[in-house]
Amino acid sequence: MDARRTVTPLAEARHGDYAQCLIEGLSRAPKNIPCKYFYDAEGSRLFDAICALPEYYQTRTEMALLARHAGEIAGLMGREAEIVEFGAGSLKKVRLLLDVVQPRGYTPIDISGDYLMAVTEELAAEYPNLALRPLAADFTAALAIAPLPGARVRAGFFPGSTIGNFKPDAAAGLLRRMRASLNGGPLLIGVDMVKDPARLHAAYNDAAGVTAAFNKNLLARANCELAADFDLDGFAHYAPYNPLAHRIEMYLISQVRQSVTVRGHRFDFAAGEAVHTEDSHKYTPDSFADLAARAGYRLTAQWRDTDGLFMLAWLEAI
Ligand code: AVI
Repeated sequence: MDARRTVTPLAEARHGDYAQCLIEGLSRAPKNIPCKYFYDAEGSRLFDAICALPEYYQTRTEMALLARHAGEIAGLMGREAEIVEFGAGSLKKVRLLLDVVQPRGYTPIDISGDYLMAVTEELAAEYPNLALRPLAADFTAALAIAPLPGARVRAGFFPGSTIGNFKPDAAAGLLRRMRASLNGGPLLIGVDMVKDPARLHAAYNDAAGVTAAFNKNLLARANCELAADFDLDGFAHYAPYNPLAHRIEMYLISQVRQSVTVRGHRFDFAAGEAVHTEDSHKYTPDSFADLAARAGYRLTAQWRDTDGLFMLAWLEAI
């Protein structure tokens, strides 16, 4: 099948408004840069490298869970399902399900239209009988997805523990919108668990410095795209675990007193001043079930590795 015909091209809005968001975020106290801007081409490359790090257990643990429990997941999804993946990226994880679930169709959603089209074409060659409907869109928005003829259920797939990058209220709102896009269908979602803070700290402060480079890429891309003049050595990566809020908090810390210009706007930084760049919330099975309930979902099945690092949760509409 020619995947190209079915891609819905949308403007890459997420990248286009970086200038405005950066200027707004640096004008606030405390300063912040929204984490969605991590993922330009270099940021996506660095994130792939993070996923392969020995300290970053999340990706390999989730993939092992998907491989191990694909049969049970297939049983829950049933026959003639349409899988809708939110933030589909490389389409690596869904491959662990496709052979076993044998869905009627697959709708990967990703903001990066060109990349989505390329990876969907590869998948189409491997699965010639699968109805593929790639959708270039911001998966955090409310999406009206046309019905797939013959599909019995629309099941969502949201791996990667990306839900953790949303504050709880925003996460509940996102799950609610997903539930609506799925017409009340179930959702299979990856969730990173509360665990030993030392383990979490290591995962976001890797020895090779890849996460630090990923964090600083926010400044590097501002220099390239927006003619900003950040001195990358003038900022340091800082990512502590906040055990009361159950989240990693990521910052860039100004090493000296300095001024930076972005599109003619001047920003002053005190020595030691923090720019907040990301939160990554961690859950227990109970706290995640509570979050899901706020979105009208019940956690009806879950699979965890033996060390309890990561959870695949199966949510059904209440
Ligand atoms: C995409 N997201 C789930 C990652 C996380 O673990 O919160 C992003 C990340 N930030 C630093 N390392 C990885």
